[in-house]
Amino acid sequence: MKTDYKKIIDVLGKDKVQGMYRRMLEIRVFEEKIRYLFLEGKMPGTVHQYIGQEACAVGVTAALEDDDVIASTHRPHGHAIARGITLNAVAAELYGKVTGCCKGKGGSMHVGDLSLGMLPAIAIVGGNIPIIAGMAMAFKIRKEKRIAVSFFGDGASNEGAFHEGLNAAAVYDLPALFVCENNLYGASTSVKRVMKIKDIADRGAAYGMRSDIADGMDVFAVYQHAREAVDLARKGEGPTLLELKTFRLCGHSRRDPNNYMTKEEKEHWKGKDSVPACEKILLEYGVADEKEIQSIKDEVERAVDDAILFGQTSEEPKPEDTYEDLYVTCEVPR
Ligand SMILES: Cc1ncc(C[n+]2csc(CCOP(=O)(O)OP(=O)(O)O)c2C)c(N)n1
Ligand SMILES: [Mg+2]
Repeated sequence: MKTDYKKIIDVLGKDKVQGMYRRMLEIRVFEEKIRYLFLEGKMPGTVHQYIGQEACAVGVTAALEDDDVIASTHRPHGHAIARGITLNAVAAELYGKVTGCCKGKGGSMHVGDLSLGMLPAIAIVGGNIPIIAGMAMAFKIRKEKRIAVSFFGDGASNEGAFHEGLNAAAVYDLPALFVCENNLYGASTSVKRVMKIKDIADRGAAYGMRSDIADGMDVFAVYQHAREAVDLARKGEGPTLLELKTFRLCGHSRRDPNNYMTKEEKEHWKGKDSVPACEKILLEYGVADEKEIQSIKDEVERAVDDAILFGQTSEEPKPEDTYEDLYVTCEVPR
């Protein structure tokens, strides 16, 4: 499928397209600033960053409705920001503060807010895949027109949970979307060392599931392919495995200097960087002019600084609240 930029921009309208660019920039600037705070020892815990993969989260979530649900991984900051969790709530969660999206009890690897359509992220590789199949099954049983979306990596597609989740979703024609962000590495391990196939999308055939591939460095391509899969799922035509070809333009976690990637490889993917690529399309198709782009950049810079300050200066959770929020009280439908 060729990416029809003009058509996508016409259908979505200038405001939404500018909003997609803003979200990508928010993720990029947020992650860059967090990276330095972490390296300076000013950020607690660990972080797995999303730099380079912004188009994946933003392109897919732009195709969703408010009551759809997404689930993420150990690398969830980008998905949370793309889904509309505020920068303040994400930053405060990373600092373990009560104002965080999980009241500071989740930290970096568990950001999420179900009221905004994102399960707190699950850091067990592949862990969210069967859960998303289960949520999609609930939507189907209740005859709700909602979609459940699982984001996961290439590494996760080698886990048993991937097989269980995709098979169940295919067998029951569930309204789910399985988004594999193939960034070519599982931690420091190249996909070439752990799989014989070139395209992870090929694995969909084993489950009788429709599968598709999109350029994960182009937010418009991601949107176009995700939109198609989401529309089919909402019409009752079952799930899709969507493989996004992407790259992590940063280390895996902590202080990883990603020396296992060659200089040429890093430069090749830097040349495809989704954020400047999106900016170019905005200018080319008259979605924004240089002045508007600059003011979006300035606003994002300020919003991220404010969010970090909010996270740093918010209150710590109280020890006496430790055992709250462990279980959800809800009625189990019979
Ligand atoms: C079941 C399980 N095994 C191992 C780990 C340790 N681990 C954390 S991230 C990661 C690599 C995952 O690679 P991939 O699925 O490609 O995601 P990416 O990090 O590239 O986003 C591993 C092995 C884990 N969290 N869970
Ligand atoms: Mg990977």
